[in-house]
Amino acid sequence: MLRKTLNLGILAHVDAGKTTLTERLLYAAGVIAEVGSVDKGTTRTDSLALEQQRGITIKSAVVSFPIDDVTVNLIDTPGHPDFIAEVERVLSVLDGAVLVISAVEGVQPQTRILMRALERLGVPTLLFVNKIDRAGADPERVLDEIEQRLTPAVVPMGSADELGSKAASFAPFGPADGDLAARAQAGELHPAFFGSALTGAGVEEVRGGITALLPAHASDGNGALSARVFKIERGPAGDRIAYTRVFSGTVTMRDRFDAGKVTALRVFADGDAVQRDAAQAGEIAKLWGLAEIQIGDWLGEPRREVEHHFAPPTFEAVVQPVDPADGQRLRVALGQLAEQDPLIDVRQDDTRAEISVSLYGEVQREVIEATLADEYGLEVAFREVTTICVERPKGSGEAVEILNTPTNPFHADLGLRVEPAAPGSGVRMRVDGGLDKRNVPLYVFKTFDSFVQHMDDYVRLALEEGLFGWQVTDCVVTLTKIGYSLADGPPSRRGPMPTTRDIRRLTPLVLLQALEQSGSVVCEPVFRIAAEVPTETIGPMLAALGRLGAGAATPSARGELSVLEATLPATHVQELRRQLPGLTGGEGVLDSEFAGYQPVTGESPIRQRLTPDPRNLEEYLAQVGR
Ligand SMILES: Nc1nc2c(ncn2[C@@H]2O[C@H](COP(=O)(O)OP(=O)(O)OP(=O)(O)O)[C@@H](O)[C@H]2O)c(=O)[nH]1
Ligand SMILES: [Mg+2]
Repeated sequence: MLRKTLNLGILAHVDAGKTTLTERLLYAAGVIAEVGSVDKGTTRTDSLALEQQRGITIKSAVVSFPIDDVTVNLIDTPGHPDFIAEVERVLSVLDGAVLVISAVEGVQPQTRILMRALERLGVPTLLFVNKIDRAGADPERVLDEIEQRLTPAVVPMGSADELGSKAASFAPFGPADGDLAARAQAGELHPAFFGSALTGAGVEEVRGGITALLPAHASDGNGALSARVFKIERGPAGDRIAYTRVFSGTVTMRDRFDAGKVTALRVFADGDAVQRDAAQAGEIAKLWGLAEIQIGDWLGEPRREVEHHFAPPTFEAVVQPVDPADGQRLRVALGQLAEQDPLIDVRQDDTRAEISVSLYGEVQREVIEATLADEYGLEVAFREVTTICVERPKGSGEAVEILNTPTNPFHADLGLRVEPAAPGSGVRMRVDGGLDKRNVPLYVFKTFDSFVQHMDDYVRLALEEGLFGWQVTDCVVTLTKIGYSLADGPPSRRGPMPTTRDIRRLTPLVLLQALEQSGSVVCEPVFRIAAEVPTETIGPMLAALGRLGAGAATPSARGELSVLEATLPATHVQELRRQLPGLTGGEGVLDSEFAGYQPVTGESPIRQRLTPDPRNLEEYLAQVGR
């Protein structure tokens, strides 16, 4: 029998039951003899001590089990929004997904965010409406919510009975027809199952759905290698273990890459990661020996794709060791944590001798603090939690630097124009139609495309720190001029010729001048919030929202409970969370979701630059060299 592989993600809002469902699937496959429990800290995928103490998933984890002729590599992901980066890295390696939704809580904010990302990427997705055994379970209502708020392309696969009791059960309508299966495998339809991961109801049917309704592939080692690293773990000896999904070709023992040489290799197969000589397209491998590897790296041919599906971290905090002598150890430890989680952007401010890290929220901060204590024996304090802003150009600005003039010590001409683009569109670089391609120094860049690729990198680097020190985004940068002096020797009378270094250093110089022309506006992150509160507390709630600078709040009454929706600067969401119990007699529930950036009111906050400031030419030259 030809075996096939399916790389399956389990995704959901926090606490919906992903890890419990994973445990059930492992049990049903015979991989584990007993069903572990999240509440007792005995599941396979919540294996970290912190996960077991807190009863939540923090890191994505891979397990493997067979269903008939398919090897399922299941990736259990965290649902808490503070750990969304873990989900992001996994998305690009999935062949299919199961999105879990609680039959009691229904469609929650994170459910919508995840479904949108899965749809955008075209990942075929099954829905599992979980917890039908719990009091208040209402699969019909949840199905309506799914249709209204998640996707109209949902197809219920059966019905649930004896809701809210241990005996709750799922009765399938019948075998899925061929057309439905093909459309589900193509991601056009989303079959929905109901059940309970706790009692096992509906789990057999989901197992059937995973093989019949999601696209498993026979592995095939032919073709050029293309593989992606989506998770990095440190082994007991401090060695790096790279979790790698192979998309085409084969990774073999002793293969050499820029990041190192493969010294050990395991492939996920039917219950465990087993030692092998090679991993083929379709499979997930653990690779040892790649000392320089980073999350997101490609082995072999990279595939260009959309990189960011979710909101970036919106806070940063200065981290200080309680014992000042621990500064160096803290730097090393944070560097290692950032390796495993590249969005823990560690900023090192040498002038103030401070380290800060970017954060999604309070829970992630606690987890970093606990990890530093448990794994590194480091006691730290976080202070000065601030929001991470961005800058957007106000209008259009343009600057040109010409060779052999007092303001340009580098050996090239460069012209750049910066213009605002739609919010959320990021940075795009283009080349002006009138640019004379003959002036591109091809002797350094080889091809025109390679030159443009380099310019794109230089521009992005330069935009990391704008006029106020924040990352510049939502803009189009146009290359309007490039030039150099042709050596007419030897000996040359006009030289010297530019190197990549000249152009790399010239880019921030020109770009910041262009930005000074356009001006830039500092924008802070805002969240869309929905607060469900007792109707009689609407008055004080509206007053509090007003004080916190919320955009117009719209209350909608649903009997005794009302829902207030508003947008609120990120800085004030935590504050509202703190005030909520007092304002609502402990009855209020708050959901929040990143909703982009808006101009700050009042004075623009300034962030300390980490890279040399090209606006002061002398200092800039002293720091970067000529
Ligand atoms: N009654 C009932 N409880 C469930 C069911 N599934 C999970 N739970 C409970 O819900 C809680 C959360 O379950 P988990 O499996 O950890 O949920 P999760 O989605 O993995 O949570 P995160 O990974 O932290 O996002 C635990 O207390 C489980 O015992 C179910 O079907 N019925
Ligand atoms: Mg979990």
